[in-house]
Amino acid sequence: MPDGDLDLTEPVRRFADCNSDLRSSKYVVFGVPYDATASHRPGASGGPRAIREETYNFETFLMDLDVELDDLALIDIGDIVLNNTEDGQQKMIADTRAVTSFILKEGKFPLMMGGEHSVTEGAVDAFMEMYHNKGGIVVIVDAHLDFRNEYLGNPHSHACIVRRILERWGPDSVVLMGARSGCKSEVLAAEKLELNYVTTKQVHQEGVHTVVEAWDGALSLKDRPIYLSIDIDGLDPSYAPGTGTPEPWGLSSGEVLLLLEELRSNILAMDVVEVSPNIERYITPGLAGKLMRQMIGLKEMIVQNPTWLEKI
Ligand SMILES: [Mn+2]
Repeated sequence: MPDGDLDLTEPVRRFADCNSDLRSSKYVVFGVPYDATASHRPGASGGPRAIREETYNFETFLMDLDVELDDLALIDIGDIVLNNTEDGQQKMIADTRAVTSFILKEGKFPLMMGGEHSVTEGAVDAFMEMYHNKGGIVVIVDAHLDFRNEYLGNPHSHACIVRRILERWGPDSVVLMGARSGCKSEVLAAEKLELNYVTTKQVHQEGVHTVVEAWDGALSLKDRPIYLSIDIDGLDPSYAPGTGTPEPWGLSSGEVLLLLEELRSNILAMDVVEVSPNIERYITPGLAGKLMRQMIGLKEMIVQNPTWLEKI
């Protein structure tokens, strides 16, 4: 792992089927149990542990993809050690960046479990450091625009993550699916700064495939390396009740699966954030874990036919 005072803790139970060593593993799971900027109900710091726990519900064989996870080299390196206060946030972001950067530079695929959405900032910085000049783009699933300039005095709050990414990397570097909540100033700022977002209603009316095709037409999405960030509240609370700021009329788990399938060749890093087991500890963490397992399976079912991205 990277040098310095960076520390990872051994999980109580590893993400299921992560039985390999770092050198041979192509997929690297880790957790960032941070939720100090949570506004409504905290609890996402328990996400990594709950997600790991629920992965033991699932078969190692992904029947629909004909992929046996047990045959793959996977590792769970544990959780980033952090100080779960606002004072601890900058170090958390720096450490998350360092770990993600290390994994990417080793040619591996990072799968990060939040934590609240502010954990994504460091991981995206690491991704863009590597892929910005190759057209790197962040695809976000989220109920909220997360486009405040600052929230409760903190510009790195979970409620600001999309704006931070757009401001740092440009309006062509981020798209958002599932939006249905934002304050008026956020909506106006998103318009002014040209945030490319699609509401849940648009997804329901047009379908995921059409939305992705439109993004591909406007932004050449399918020719670009993608960082996928899934805020679990992008899904409808009936699919993902265990989250701090649930918002009705969300995406279905099937729609998010379609998004993974559409973009599987291009996705080179992924996170799932805002899973809060204090609120619901079985269905939601299970869904988060399954999305990660499905992502690995979707990557593996195409290695026989690599696109240009796999050759980078
Ligand atoms: Mn969010």
